[in-house]
Amino acid sequence: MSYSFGYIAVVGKPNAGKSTLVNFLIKNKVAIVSPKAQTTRNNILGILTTENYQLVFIDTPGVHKSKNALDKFMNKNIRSAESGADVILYLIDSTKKFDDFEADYLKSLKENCDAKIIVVLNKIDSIKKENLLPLSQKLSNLGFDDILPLSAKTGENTSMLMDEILKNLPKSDTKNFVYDEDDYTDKSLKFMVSEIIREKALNYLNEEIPHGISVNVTKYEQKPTILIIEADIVCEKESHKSIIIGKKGSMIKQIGQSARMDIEALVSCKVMLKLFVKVKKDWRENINYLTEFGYKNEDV
Ligand SMILES: Nc1nc2c(ncn2[C@@H]2O[C@H](COP(=O)(O)OP(=O)(O)OP(=O)(O)O)[C@@H](O)[C@H]2O)c(=O)[nH]1
Ligand SMILES: [Mg+2]
Repeated sequence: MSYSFGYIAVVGKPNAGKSTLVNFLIKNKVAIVSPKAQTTRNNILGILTTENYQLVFIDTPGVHKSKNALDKFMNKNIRSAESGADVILYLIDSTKKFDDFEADYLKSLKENCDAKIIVVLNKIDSIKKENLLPLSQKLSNLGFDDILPLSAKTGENTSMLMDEILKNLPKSDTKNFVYDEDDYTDKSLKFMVSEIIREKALNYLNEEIPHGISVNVTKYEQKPTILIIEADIVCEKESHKSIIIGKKGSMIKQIGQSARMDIEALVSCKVMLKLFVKVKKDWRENINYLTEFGYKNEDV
């Protein structure tokens, strides 16, 4: 019997479908998903273990230009994932225009990383297949020969991707797995709870506000029959606070109810969830707040 182990960094622009793909491949939801850009902020491991292999996918924040300290933290996470990976999956949203920013990013990735790069053209369920040709041509002109169209949503072609990943990992005669066979992520339940709340906020709130929120769990107390959770939704402005609360508390109630249902499914136990909205002006620029909210550079 031979065994494979490897780190697979999943990189690409915001909204390309990286988290959707990782969740699909490992058959567990480790990363939140939303139609808004810059949903993922931390590197999140999604681990898939079988008899013969252990694949550790590293979901990363979307590649974007840094405008504040939080962006810098996110971009540093991406570089760290790329440098520690055996294989890099670079995801492109094939429904969007392929621009110079992306071409330049790919060129520098090729120059600076030793890992095998597989370019994944995602969301093929939403395009005419013939539109893939010009995109594939551009990528092959840039020197990429491993290009795989797929849909992270429907799963089309994902088994081909798995084969391609495994082909590029070294084989060993001994079981060289690093993580416990039951582990599917490196993140704590508390982290996942805060992310679920943020996912609901991202999905219910309009464009401008989601980028400026952070969710901090302040109480996490397991009683015999119920898990008691309190969390702050931190935003940047008073005007955002009233939108998050909504008319007579309707928005915060909707976020809370929907988050509670997902958290109950995650922890298999009844949950009491209390949410508070707080304003911390320009927290994304403030290193002390970033550290307090868990966006620490030591993690990277
Ligand atoms: N139609 C279609 N939509 C997809 C596919 N994969 C992802 N999406 C959608 O694209 C949006 C973004 O997905 P995410 O998985 O959050 O994207 P991401 O790359 O992790 O985004 P960031 O965390 O912001 O970098 C969501 O609305 C997904 O449902 C796909 O294969 N087909
Ligand atoms: Mg993501």
